[in-house]
Amino acid sequence: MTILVVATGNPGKLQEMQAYLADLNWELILKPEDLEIEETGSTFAENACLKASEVARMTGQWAIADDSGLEVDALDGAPGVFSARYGSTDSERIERLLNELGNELNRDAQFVCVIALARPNGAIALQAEGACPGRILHTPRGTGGFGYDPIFYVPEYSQTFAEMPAELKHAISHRGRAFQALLPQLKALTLDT
Ligand code: ITT
Repeated sequence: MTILVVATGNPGKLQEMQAYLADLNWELILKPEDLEIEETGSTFAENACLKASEVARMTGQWAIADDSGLEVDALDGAPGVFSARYGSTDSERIERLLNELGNELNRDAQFVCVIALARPNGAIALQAEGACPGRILHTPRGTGGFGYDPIFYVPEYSQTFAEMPAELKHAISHRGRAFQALLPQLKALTLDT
């Protein structure tokens, strides 16, 4: 089986990525913990490609990376690519976002995710994007998921990402949609480098 390095240091993402990749013919291994890639890009796509490419080159294996974040309309798309850097813990990031938004009536937002797959030489083989629209609540709800999930409310299901069963989040989330687009291409991929 060909080795695929899952290039993330975020345990919540890692769990979800492993679930999407579970039934494929790849041997999944984790990124070495000390291998940190600086996210210098200004778009999710640039950062996903950067992470996949660098980890592939440095390990000499195929690598898959996810760059994702929350875009809030009333904050002109912030925190966007800075979602992870908005605070040092999930609760700090949520608190900062709620403070910045205050009593703003327009709570529309979307989660965005770009997945990139790189060959062992660092060349990008595949890329896919997914988005999920929702609204930002005034107070967190639910205990599942990770990151901004407790304040991200999906009107069609009357639940936050943190309140819904993991399978439902997996099916409708930005990451779920990106993987739905990626998986057929991943299955069809020729494994020459
Ligand atoms: P890696 O780069 O190592 O993968 P990271 O946490 O730094 O980990 P990103 O730069 O892509 O990853 O930042 C994405 C941030 O957006 C992440 O830290 C979460 O706070 C948030 N996020 C992304 N997907 C999410 C989801 O499904 N639910 C909640 N928050 C999410």
